[in-house]
Formats: sequence, C-alpha cells, structure tokens
Amino acid sequence: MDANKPVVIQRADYCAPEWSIPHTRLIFELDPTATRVTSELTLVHADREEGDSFDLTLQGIDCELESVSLDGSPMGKHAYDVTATELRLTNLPPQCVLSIVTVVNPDANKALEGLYRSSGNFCTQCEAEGFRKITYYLDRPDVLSVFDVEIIANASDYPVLLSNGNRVSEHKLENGKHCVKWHDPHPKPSYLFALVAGDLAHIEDHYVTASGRNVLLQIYVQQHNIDRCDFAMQSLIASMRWDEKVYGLEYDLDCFMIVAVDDFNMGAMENKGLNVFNSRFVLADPETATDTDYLGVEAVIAHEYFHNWTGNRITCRDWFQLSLKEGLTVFRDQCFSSDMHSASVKRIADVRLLRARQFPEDAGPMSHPIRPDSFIEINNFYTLTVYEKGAEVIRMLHTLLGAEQWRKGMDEYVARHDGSATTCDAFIDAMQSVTDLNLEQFRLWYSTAGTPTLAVSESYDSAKKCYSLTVRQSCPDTPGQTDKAAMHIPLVLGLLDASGNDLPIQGRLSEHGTIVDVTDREQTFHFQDIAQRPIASLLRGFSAPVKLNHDVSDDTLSFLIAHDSDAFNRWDAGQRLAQRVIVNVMNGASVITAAAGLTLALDTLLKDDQLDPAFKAEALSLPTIDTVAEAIHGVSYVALVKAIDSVSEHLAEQLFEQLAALVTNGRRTDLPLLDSKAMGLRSLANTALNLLSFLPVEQWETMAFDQYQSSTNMTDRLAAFACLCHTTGALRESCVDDFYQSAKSNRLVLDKWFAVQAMSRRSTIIDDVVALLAHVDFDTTNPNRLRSVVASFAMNNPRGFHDADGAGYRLLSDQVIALDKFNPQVAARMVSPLGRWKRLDSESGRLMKLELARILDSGTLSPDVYELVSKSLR
Ligand code: 0A1
Ligand code: ZN
Repeated sequence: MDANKPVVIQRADYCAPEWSIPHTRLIFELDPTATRVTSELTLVHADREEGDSFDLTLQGIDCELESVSLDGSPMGKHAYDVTATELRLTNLPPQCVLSIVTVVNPDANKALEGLYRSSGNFCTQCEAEGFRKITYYLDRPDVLSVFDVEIIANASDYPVLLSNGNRVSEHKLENGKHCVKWHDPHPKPSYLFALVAGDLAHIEDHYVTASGRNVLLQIYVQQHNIDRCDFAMQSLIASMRWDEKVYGLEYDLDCFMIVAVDDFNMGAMENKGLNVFNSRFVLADPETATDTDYLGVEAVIAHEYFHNWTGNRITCRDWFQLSLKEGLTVFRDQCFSSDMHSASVKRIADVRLLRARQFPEDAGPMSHPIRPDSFIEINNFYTLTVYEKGAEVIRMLHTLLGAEQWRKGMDEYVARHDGSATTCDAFIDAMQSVTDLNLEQFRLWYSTAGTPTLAVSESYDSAKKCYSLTVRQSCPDTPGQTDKAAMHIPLVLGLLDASGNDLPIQGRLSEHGTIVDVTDREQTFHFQDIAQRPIASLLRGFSAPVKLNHDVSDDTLSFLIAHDSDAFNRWDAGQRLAQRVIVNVMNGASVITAAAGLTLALDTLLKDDQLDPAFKAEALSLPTIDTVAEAIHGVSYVALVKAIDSVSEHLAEQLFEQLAALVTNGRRTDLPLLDSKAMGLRSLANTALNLLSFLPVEQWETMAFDQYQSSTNMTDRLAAFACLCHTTGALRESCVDDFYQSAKSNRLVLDKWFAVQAMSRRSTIIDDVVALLAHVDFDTTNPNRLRSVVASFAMNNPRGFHDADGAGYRLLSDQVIALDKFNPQVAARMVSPLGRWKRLDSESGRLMKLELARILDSGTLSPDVYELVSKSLR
C-alpha cells in the first residue's frame, strides 16, 4: 500500500453485506511452501427476488489465485478481475456455488497472520482480517457461515490435523498422506476459522455440562511441553463451571481444544472450539512459571473460553464494535479471577494497568473512544482502550444495574442476539429493557475519548448536620473531539466517622458503597443527618475510569490508609500519598520530611497481622514511573526517576528491619505452591526485596543471592535474579550465566532471562540492550523474544528508555523500521512509547519526535505503522 494514500474506514459508512454465504467448504492440501486451498462457497444474494445478475467482490491478499469456477464450470480469466487485495466477479446468478483455488506459502509468512508455520507446525490466525490471506472471501464479521473443512497432509510429519467444530472422519490416502474432516454446525464469521496441523502431543479430560453434554477437552502442545499443561486444563474446567454458575452459559460442541504455539502475535485467540494460544499462556510448572504467569494462564484461558458466548455465538457486526466482545469478555475474565482469588488484589492490579497504560493512551495521539469512529488498520485498535476501558464501561453498567438486573440484562442480550452479529448499541438496548434507569446518557461512554476528571470539593454544615459534595466533571480535548457532553458517572462512596466506621447514608447501594449518579457538569449532593464532619472515601472500588481530584490533607490520606473499609481505596490512598511525596521530592522537598507520613503509614500496615500479605505487597509498591509521569505536563523523566529512587531508598532505609525479615523468613514453604497465602507472602517478600535493592548493594546483595540459590520456585528465583541484574560485578555475572544455563532449553524461561536484563536500572542499559539484541538466542521473528527485549526496555524500563541523549528512542525506532518489513502488527505495537513526545520536557520531546519522523521517512511503511506514526506526529 502507498503510505501516502491510506484508506480510512469510517464507522458511519457501514452497509449490510449484499451476499450471504450459508455454507463454506474448505480443502487444505498442506505444504510448507505451497499449500493449496480449495474453497467452495454457497452464495445467496439478499435481493435474489429482484434481479438475475449481481456483482461480487471478495477480499484476498498474498494468495496466488489458481482457478475460479461457477456452479462447477471453470471461469475464464476474462470473467473476473484480480487486484492486490480483491477478486471481483460480475454477472453472478443470485444463488450459486463459487469454487476458488488459491496457493499460499506458509513458510514465507513472518507476519503470523493467515496460515503460517510455528516450530514446524501449521497454524492460522484470522482475526481480524487474516482469513483473506488464505483464500478470497467476504472477510467481515457479519457474514456467518457453516464451515466444513478437509485437511490433507503427510501423516508422519503432521499426524494431528485440527479445525473448528466436531471431528467427522479420518482416513488414509496414497503417498503417506491422510485426511481429516471437521464440521462446525455453528455459523461463524471467517475470523473465527482455525486450522492446526503438526506433530503434537496432547492431554485430555472431560467436562459434563449442566444439561448433560459430555465434552472432550484437549490441550495440544509440542511433545517436550506435555508435562506443563495440567494447570491450563484445571483453569479451563474452572472457567466452564464458572460460566454455567454465574451466567447459565454452557459449552455447545462435543470437544474443546486448545493449542499452544511459540510464534504468536498476541496472547491467544478464541477460534470456535479450537483456541490457539501463545504458549506463554498455556505452559506452566513450578520450575518455569512465576505466580504471575500462573495467574496469566488462568485469566487468558478463561478469557478465550468466555468468548464462546461473548464473541462467537454473539459476534460483532463490524470491527468498530470490537469492544462489544472484548470489553465484555475482559470484564467477565476479571470477575472470574476475582472469584478465584482475592477480589481486592485483582481490582488493584487491573486499575494499575489502566492507569499506567490506558490513561496515557487516552491522553495521547491515538486517543479513541472504546467504539472508534474510523481507522486505517483495524489491528491497531486492539488497544487497552477497547479492552480495558471497555471492561470498565461494562463494570459501570454492572454497578448501576446491580448484580440481579445485570444478569437479567445478559440473559436478554443472549436471547435477542444469539447466532448473530450485532452492535454495542444493541447491547445497551438489551440492558435498557431490564431496568428503569435511563441509559441514554450512559451511551456517551461508547463515543467519547479521553479520561474524564472529577473535581470534588466538600463542605459540612454542623448546625444542619448536612454534608455536601460538589462534583465537577470535565473531559480533555482529544483528536477530533472537543467540548464534550457530560457523562453518566457512577461515583461510589462511603462517609467515615472519626473512628473509621461507615456512616449510614441514603441512596442506592452497590457492593462497595453508596452510588451517586454524576450526570451534570457540576452538581452538588447533600447528605443529611451526618452528626459529625465525615471523611469521604470516594470512587470506591474505582467505580469509574476517571481521574479524581479531591484535595485532601496528607493526614486524611493516612487516615484512609489505616481505616477505609474499602480495600481498594485503602490502597489508593497510599498511592496518592506516595505520588505526592515523589512529586514533592522532585520539586526540591527533602525526602525525610516529605516521606515521613508515608513511612509511618507503611510501617503500620506492615505490622498489621490481620492484613492479607498480597494486599500489603500492593500497598508497598510505589506507583510506577509512567503512572506518576502521566500526571505531570512537560515531565522530565530524569528528574522523576531521581525522585522515585530517592523515595524508594529512603523507605528501604526506614523500614529495613521489617523488609529484611520478610525476605529472609517471610515465606511459607509448608503450603502448596499455589495456595493464596503462600503466593501472597511471596509477593510481599519479593516486593520487600525490590525496595531493598534501592539501597547500596552491600546491604542486600547477599540476601538476594541466597534467595536466588535456595529458591524452589520461579517466582522467588526470578525476583532475586531481577534485583541482582541491577548491579555490576562478579555476583551478577555468575547469576546471568547460571540462569542462562538453566534457561536455554526452555523458550519461556529464556524470555525471562532477556526481559529482566532489559529492565535493569544499570547506567549501561543501552549497551546492555544492544548486546541482548546481538545475542545468539535473540530472534526478531519470534514476537515473545522480541517483546522480551524491545518491549521490556521501551515500555517497562522508563529510566533506560528516556536516556537523556535519546539513545533509547533511537534504539526503538531502529527496531520498528526493521520489524515493519515482515511483521507490521508487532512493529506497530512497539510504536506507542514514541507517541508521548508532547508530554515530555522539550528536549526529550524533540528527540522523540525526530525518531518518529525518521520512521516516517524510512521508506514504504505498512498501513499499521504508518497510521500510528503519522497520527503520533500530528
Ligand atoms: N481476540 C483475541 C485477541 C487477538 C486479536 C488479534 C489477533 O491477531 C491479530 C490475535 C488475537 C482475544 O481477545 O483474546
Ligand atoms: Zn478477547
């Protein structure tokens, strides 16, 4: 595509498809460099009563067209027109069968979209528009078809041949080949198609659904990973049970298969009945996976499984509606994880991610509503906004409706739309039909970009015993949107008396407190019969994805840290206090005075035996550099990093005894590895170790090294290794070698080896990263390996990335330029750290902008990278 003439797709231009494809038959003759795909489409025109000949345009890219036949007769080349992206046919009868033969080259496919090979096995990735790289098709989500698939391949190289739905038959062919047939009875769009073929091992289990269907569950992996799948299987079974219990939603095929592949652009893919996963979200055992990895496996397995209803049975009408399935499914997987573990710790983790990554996205050049209005490349819109803010919007609906109405609304949504492709508006319509609340204003969340701010002021009239809160909402301008209308924001709150008890207040109750409906630009809410001036706990449970401006004293924050009955707000008060301390130190305050209150609050928290250790770990973790940076215009990362280092060092000094005790004997080895208490204690001990690592090295190095050597699980081992990676000297070098020796036979562990080094605080970090990029085990064509170095550095190592002379920016842009030549999707995902130049101090901003310009001038760019870079430069 010509980078200067991008095609912009507009949501408003949506037209229903003229043709439907009630049936699709596919035959794959697999070959690494020349796979023949025969596609037989049964086509029906919507106006079949009104005419006898119609045009048809199918999408197809990078597939060599061998032949086309209509109702069994070969069509001459003059009868159709092939362009780089389309196959155009004219004069078709209103009902016909079109057979198309294409040849594709899986081995040449390094974009990992369409049909490709990973570790010698064939697999596909079709969302969003990858099916067109396999054959010509109406490659859009609102064309639903019943698929029959035949896979033919050499039986010794590819004994396992999988596709969607139920297995129909398998038979031997000549020349050592075999053929397996699959039938998927559920009509689906092309993006949910999948094929996998290879020499794979599997584990299996069974699940009997509530209505008695016996489902065969299989997880396919490369032979050497067969002992690392059990946790994924347990997670799948737990997800199936949860969806039945919480939503009454059952599985609908005779088998459910998961395949782990090493080369995958994203996390995983919900193809009907045949989920394909990045191996990092399937494989887990104590020697190779951290606690965070285990939680990731469980959450992603659940996410993809839940898509079976929210995504597959009910899919999106067009790609602008992506949040219809993604926001809803993320919300569902978040609820699942909070039911499986600590709800407050899960909520804290989700909000951390939102603040550190989605808020900057919403304030940057790519800011878009959860339902975007236009795009150049849809792959660029699989964003934190569509997924995570989308989930927050669903969570607000859940809060507003309450659990009971929410479930009714979901039942209604399923009843109305099962088996079809629909819209975000239709989802809200279903919810509206079960509630008396008016959801009209709430719909603005779907069309408004940017993070709203709630500015709150309070007053108390002791004579009238009336407490008043004045709330002003505003939303910053974002590209193409100014003067935004006020939104409906559920502000959940509690009022505390001087001993920290919740005062009774009138109003609708939610799980976390009383719901106040903020709907105007400015509104005052009065609370009567409040006997004493209360302390307000606002936005409990983070009831809306907004920034809260509530100017309270440090003492009030300390009070909330100690007393708030809402665990999330207890944590958040600590984060607000820490953020204040960091900013004050950055602006010249002495750390001793600035951090006194925070130190005391943390000291008290750590000594509280009643508190969940996992929660303590969250409280002890300072806000990330990017989260603090987000609040400062013209931020100097160099100054900010200095302030954070000095606050961290001070806290480590002050809390040394407690922190060291946590590291040396704060764990429980008598409990099962995944026991939540054991996990919480590990998290706390390792957070403590990380804080200690800000002290001079002689004060903690031995502790870390002992932990590295004696640990029996990857969580503790990696945490110690990560700390040692910040240092220089012999101990570090020996650990780097030792870890490498034990990691080199396992890709996922080797990724960690790369990642922790790319995230180190060493002053030589740029050279370190350059060396990692030159390492024999570095491989740019493997997205996980690439991310373990490049994304770890550019997204998780702000102190290295924002190197004062711009070397970090240059390093990233070099990678983007090189990667864009063969994997545009992943290249584009690396661009976002460069989009923040307007928020930086002028010199850093200038250097960053230069790199964006350099990418733009580097030659022909993919639409993916072109869209992000050109929008970032505006
Ligand atoms: N639908 C998947 C995410 C996904 C999206 C695009 C992909 O390739 C471009 C792959 C996966 C999910 O939400 O899990
Ligand atoms: Zn998803």
